[in-house]
Amino acid sequence: MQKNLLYIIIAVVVIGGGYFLLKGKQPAAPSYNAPVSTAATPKTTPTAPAEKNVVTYSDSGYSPKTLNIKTGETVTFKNTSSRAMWTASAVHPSHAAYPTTGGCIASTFDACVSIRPGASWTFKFDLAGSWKYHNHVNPADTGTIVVE
Ligand SMILES: [Cu+2]
Repeated sequence: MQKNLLYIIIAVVVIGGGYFLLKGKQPAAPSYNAPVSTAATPKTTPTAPAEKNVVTYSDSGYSPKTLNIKTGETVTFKNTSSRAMWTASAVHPSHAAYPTTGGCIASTFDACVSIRPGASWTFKFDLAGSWKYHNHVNPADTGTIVVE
């Protein structure tokens, strides 16, 4: 009788121990969950065409002095100087070198107003050629847009 009880106890220990051994060998669930990024995928903001071609007007004049662009592209003239910038087609004061009509004096390549410091003016070049321009209120400052 005691022998049978001993066998039962041994059987329980062996079966139970085997169960826990097998259970222990099962791949444990990862105790550490890698943080999942909740940040949104950075969106690529399309570059505005107007920002592609930039001429800066500082107190030392237009920079770059010559800018090469493709037909149909726009150029933004940024006034970073301490004075007014009235960008207009050569030749001062007739403003007719860029051969369009309908501007305030002649060509449409003419800001027609003084652009204050910190502001900018954008013009779209639809005609191929080498187009000189100047600051109408300071005609010694000049530059060239080469439209290919
Ligand atoms: Cu002028």
